[in-house]
Amino acid sequence: CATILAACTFGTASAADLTIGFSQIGSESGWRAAETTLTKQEAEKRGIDLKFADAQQKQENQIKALRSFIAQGVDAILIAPVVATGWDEVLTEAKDAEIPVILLDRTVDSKDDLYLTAVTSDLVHEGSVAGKWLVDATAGKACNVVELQGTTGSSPAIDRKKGFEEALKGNDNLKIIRSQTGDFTRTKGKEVMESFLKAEDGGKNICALYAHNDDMAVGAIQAIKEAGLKPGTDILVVSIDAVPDIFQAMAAGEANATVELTPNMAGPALDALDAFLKDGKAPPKWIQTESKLYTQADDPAKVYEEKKGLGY
Ligand code: GZL
Repeated sequence: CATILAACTFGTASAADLTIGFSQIGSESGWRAAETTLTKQEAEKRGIDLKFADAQQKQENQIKALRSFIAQGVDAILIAPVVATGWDEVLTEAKDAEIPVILLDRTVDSKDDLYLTAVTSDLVHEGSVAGKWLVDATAGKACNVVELQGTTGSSPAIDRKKGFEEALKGNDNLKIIRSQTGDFTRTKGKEVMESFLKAEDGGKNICALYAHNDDMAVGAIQAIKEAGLKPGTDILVVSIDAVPDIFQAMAAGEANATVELTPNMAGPALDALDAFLKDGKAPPKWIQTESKLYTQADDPAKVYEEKKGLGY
């Protein structure tokens, strides 16, 4: 905190003097693990002392971690908030301690004066890109869709659902017949897809799967194959993240489309923090990362090779 005051007063702090607390959700998906790897690399590059806390998907562990960072007097806090609500009190404590907080990859319902900036994709847009792909792919043909939602109450689960449903509006051939959380994990994604298949005549009644992340899609692909159906043809598969394994599935014809989410949220976050600490230049409240659609037409085998090394 002393460093911060000096920085705010004299603009002297350089990243090398900084101690930053990072409250990470857990390691529920390949994308999350890559974000952790890249955040540690970005901190290392800048000579930052990063205090890492894994919350094992529990909000109370994130709140405990933030209180511990505040007690330690860290210079700043990064947090990927597991759910969108319940942050006002601890974010106010950080604000009172003059410790800037940056949100990574998920947003919170708190007022935006309780955090410096949020580095996220446009989560609603991601859902709508996935939905538009399915509208085009089905071209008016009747298609029953099942949906694997992300973690209940998380901003990606809320927003990706919203965007997808918006894209389907007016296309009555597409109907979401089942929707349930798979908690962003492969295991749960497989389990829930098994229940969808059983409930829908062994999957004969299902034409497409929309999964809020690739890991649930990869789990579901396994379940579809075990039910004796061909993922990617009997049941179309569209998801989000663009992790290497979804490109492997695409190359095998078992998945059809994914929307890319960069796991390097920390780079833009730490650049914004640096500018704030050096010259008091406050960043915009939202630093938006890109969302790009990939399909089987994008040489998935080549993209797999390219992505494999990038922190995953
Ligand atoms: C989205 C991010 C999501 C990823 C999942 O911004 O919060 O969390 O899409 C991860 O893979 O679990």
